Amino acid sequence: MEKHIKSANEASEKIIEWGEAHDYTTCFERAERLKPCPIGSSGACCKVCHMGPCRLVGKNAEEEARGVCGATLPTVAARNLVRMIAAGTAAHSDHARDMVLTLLAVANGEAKDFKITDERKLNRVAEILGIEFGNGRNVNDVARDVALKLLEDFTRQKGELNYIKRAPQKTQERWRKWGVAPRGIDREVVEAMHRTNIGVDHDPDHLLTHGLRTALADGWGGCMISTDISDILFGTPTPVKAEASYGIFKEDEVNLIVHGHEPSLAEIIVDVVSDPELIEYAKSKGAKGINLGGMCCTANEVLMRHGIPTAGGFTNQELGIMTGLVDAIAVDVQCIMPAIAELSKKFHTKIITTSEKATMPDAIHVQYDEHRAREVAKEIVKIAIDNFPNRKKEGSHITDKFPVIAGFSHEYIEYMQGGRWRASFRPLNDAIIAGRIRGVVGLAGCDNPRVPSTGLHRFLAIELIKNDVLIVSTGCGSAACGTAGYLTPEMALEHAGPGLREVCEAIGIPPILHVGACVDNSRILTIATAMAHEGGLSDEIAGMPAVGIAPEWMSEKAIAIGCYFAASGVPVIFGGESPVGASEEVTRIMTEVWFERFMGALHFEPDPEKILELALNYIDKAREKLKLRKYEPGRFGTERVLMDMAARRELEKSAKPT
Ligand code: BF8
Repeated sequence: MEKHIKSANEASEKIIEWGEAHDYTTCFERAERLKPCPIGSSGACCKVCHMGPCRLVGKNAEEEARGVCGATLPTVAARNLVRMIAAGTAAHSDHARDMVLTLLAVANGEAKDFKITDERKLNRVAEILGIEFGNGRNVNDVARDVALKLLEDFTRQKGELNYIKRAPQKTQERWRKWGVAPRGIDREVVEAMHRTNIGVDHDPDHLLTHGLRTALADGWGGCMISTDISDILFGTPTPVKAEASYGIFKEDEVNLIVHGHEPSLAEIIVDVVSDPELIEYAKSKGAKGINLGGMCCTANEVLMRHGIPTAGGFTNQELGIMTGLVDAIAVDVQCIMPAIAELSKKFHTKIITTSEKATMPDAIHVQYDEHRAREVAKEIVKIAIDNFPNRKKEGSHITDKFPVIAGFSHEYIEYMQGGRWRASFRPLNDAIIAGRIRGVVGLAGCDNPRVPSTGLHRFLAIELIKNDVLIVSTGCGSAACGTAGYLTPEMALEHAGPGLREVCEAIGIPPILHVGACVDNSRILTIATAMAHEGGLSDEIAGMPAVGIAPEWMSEKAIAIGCYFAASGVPVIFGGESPVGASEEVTRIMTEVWFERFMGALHFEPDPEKILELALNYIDKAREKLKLRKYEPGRFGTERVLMDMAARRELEKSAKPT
């Protein structure tokens, strides 16, 4: 019988096998054992009141099935999707709220361990918000005004979010025309929960329209605010070299992992681990030093800014513990499996929760507070050090690791196309217009144990770049590519189509640009906006030869992201079965109706080959509509010549000066 692959990552697969041989349970085994409920997973289960749960199934369910209250299948499916959007938006935006409050505390001199690191970015944001800056104005005063202005985005009852005006004019007009320009983040989330409550909004299109408004509050609100404030406080990323996979753990050093999403505490931990006193303390416990690594999106945050290595994405968290090498994992919020606390008891790993919003049984809680961040960070590092002597021999010690180049912020991508004085998106637009680059794909979202985890990301990454599609990646999409060794410029030489390769070689970039954590999908929105302003392509986000793909999504946050891209004018394709697949009407609205109104869509397609086909099809159709030159594979560059060692030596000889 053919062996069932659980992860496409060879190192993960080895740890899973080791775990199975030692009777350790992981999400992979649980995913096999717990089949999804076919009714709930397709959006046909309604449990918003206690007359149910009602299952809207059976022949002609779309037309005939009714809940006890009379709700139809399209109503129920639409409500389910809107609730997912609301939850995803709440998560990103609550993260954003904490970032704003930290900025405010810094501006007020109450968070002494943080400072304004990127004044240029602060000024840029101040300019967007219409806040006075420069001319000798105190930086903290500017920061305070920025924080207070952004706080309004959470509580505003009428009007529009501040950042709506950052979008291309035409995009804004579409939003206003269809009534989806968000007012305040909290209002949209609360209203989404209200409308989906028993007996309120029953028209699926009307419900889904509010879903889009909520999602836009996530993209152009929560996510964008998080990205901007993180850049202001901790620095706007520029390319850094790092490493990825389990081989980042060191046998002879204290291994501390930061895991979750919010970067504030992790930033201070990055600083604290090089404190000579703590290094001495680690040595006194028999370790050679302190090794900091990351997981999930907190990893992406500190990788983008400091080159801190990543152990990988969502499905790597239990496997990381099973290496037996992790002395402590400090978690903040989101995507933290409760399973890690129980699993850690079987190893020596300490799980440390740090957010007042997120605790778990069997973990140590060290309350993070931005007013005493360094003190908290030191306490966490000490817990890891104290635990080093408890390390046992047991574990699946894996040494695989891959180099990674990350740090492609909007600002850097602009800079790399012309330097400080001529920074622009012209070269990228020109490369797309000429057909050197066929289009752009945002490859994002989670990795998922229900498929050979990271495998769909890997397949699509290779196939897309082969087809001259430039990839911008975020979140666990980046982790999947990083732990496969795909985030290097060499990838262009080995796998990219000749046109894309030429562009990558000219600029010296990988064909897959790691633009950050999941909240940094907002960078893709601002990049698309800059491309629209640059001219020569579409004059709005809609109509660009660009597609979003989340092939292994699992989180509600991914749904919110997919929907804000769709409403911004980007066709989006998610892998797996549709969470609203039971309703043809809801599926039609998300694809056809949304495309008519916004030129974006949300598809669900489990077959990776079909995802690829659909994405290329959207890109080619957009090119055609923009009257760009038809993409012809191999038109640019020279075909790749694979050289053997002898040929390489010859080339080196001829390149040497005589
Ligand atoms: O926010 S990609 S598994 S870690 S939800 Fe979570 Fe999904 Fe990873 Fe980052 Ni995004």
